[in-house]
Amino acid sequence: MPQLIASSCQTAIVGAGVSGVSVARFLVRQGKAFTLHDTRADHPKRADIEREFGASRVHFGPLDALALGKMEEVVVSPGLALSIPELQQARNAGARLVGDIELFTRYAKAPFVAITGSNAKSTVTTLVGQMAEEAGLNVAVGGNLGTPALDLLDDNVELYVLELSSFQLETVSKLGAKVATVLNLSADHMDRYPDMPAYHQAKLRVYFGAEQVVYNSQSVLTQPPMSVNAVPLTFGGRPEFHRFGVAEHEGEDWLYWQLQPLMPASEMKIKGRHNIDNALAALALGRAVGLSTESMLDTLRRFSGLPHRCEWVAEKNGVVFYNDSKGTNVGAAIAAIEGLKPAAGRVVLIAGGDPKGATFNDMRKSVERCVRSLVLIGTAADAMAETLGDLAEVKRASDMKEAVHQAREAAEPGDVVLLSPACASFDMFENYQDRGNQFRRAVEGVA
Ligand code: UMA
Ligand code: ADP
Repeated sequence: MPQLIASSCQTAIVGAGVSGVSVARFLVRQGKAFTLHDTRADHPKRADIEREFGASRVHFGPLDALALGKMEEVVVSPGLALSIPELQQARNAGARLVGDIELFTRYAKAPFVAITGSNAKSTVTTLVGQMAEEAGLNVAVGGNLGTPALDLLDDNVELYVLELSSFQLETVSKLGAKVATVLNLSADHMDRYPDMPAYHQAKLRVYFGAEQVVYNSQSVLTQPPMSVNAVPLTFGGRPEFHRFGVAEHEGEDWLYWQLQPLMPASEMKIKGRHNIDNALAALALGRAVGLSTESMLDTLRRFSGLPHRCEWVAEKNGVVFYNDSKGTNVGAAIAAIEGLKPAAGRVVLIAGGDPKGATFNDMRKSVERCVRSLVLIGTAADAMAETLGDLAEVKRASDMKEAVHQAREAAEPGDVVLLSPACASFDMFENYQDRGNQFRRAVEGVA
């Protein structure tokens, strides 16, 4: 049965997950009336949610489009596509569809940095947050990264740093960041978007209303639309005017600001070419909010990266094992393979899982150049074997322990064993952390 909604109420929240609950708590603090809806009748936290917000304003089960249409505003959780019929009907009836980020922008008093991209969002968001904190600012970091944006609101905060997904950006109108960036763009979430242009358009919304923009000089798709009139800085590629770049200096790669060498990339703890780009992006964002270069470089030297992102796990018999379980799409796996390829040996790649509508053709060049063997797991194993099987030896495994065993058998001294699945984890694991932890345990068990 569709739910009935009290007519006095003007706001409905749809989705009672992490962000929906944060919106409900925010509206409670504001003293505003709302109803909270979730399509899952068997929501695992149903009893807790009913207790916290009162059973009469919480509704589990099919959505009532007619009643949602009578609302002034419907706050939609990022996991729900705006194209679902109930939300479309509500919009057609006059309800404004927004998300938690739109509410955040209305109430945040301090400036905020807005970071999106297909990959590297969490790494760059965390790094910029650490740079700001170590420069002495009272900074709050969150968004898609974990802590929902509304939970960060605090009048004492001097700078917010937000990781934003394409899902979150779909519901913002004029974001208005102090500085905004699209770090990179490659296919992801193709089970949600009809095509790449639709995904690309969602990402570009990060630039709406921005005072300054930072984009990737090596990717035209990261450039802001012509309608955005903001001061640009770029990162990546050869040193240039208004760019944080990279070039050889004194026999090795150095990070540059314009034509000025700043420090050797080898002084950073995070490794791989893709992490040089991530460092350059963070420097550009930090510069845009007024952080000193010296202080940012100090942070860069200390920053050891996040778990499950090209994380060094162990070296056994001359083979180095890396956990890149957060490599959940093709672009991420390519960056990890190319970034960690050893100078002498080759890569043994553990990949596969829930493909999220992806195809694997784009991996062909990197597999051919760098990979000795593919150890395939999960739903995508057949498709990967079909697309990549002529380029490297293919092995199959039914769980992570077997995958690590197979990888170890295939690897030769000097090789790298890399878990970078190019897929989501949910077909075999609880989440990417569980997948990475199982990999780590299996590697630790290797004699
Ligand atoms: N729900 C419905 N109907 C549906 C789908 C979902 O009612 O058709 C309900 C579910 O029953 C559940 C709730 O909605 O109760 C889940 O909401 P959600 O999927 O929007 O997720 P949240 O728990 O609110 O978490 C979201 C982000 N999740 C997604 O975008 C899918 C979290 O990002 C984010 O950390 C959190 O807000 C705080 O901002 C996670 C993520 O996987 C990490 N993001 C994707 C990614 O990084 O690739 C985009
Ligand atoms: P996100 O939050 O966008 O998923 P993360 O910082 O968690 O980004 O990194 C996820 C994965 O993206 C990493 O494990 C790595 O495989 C890949 N990656 C990291 N940096 C880059 C980059 N600059 N370009 C492409 N892929 C990258």
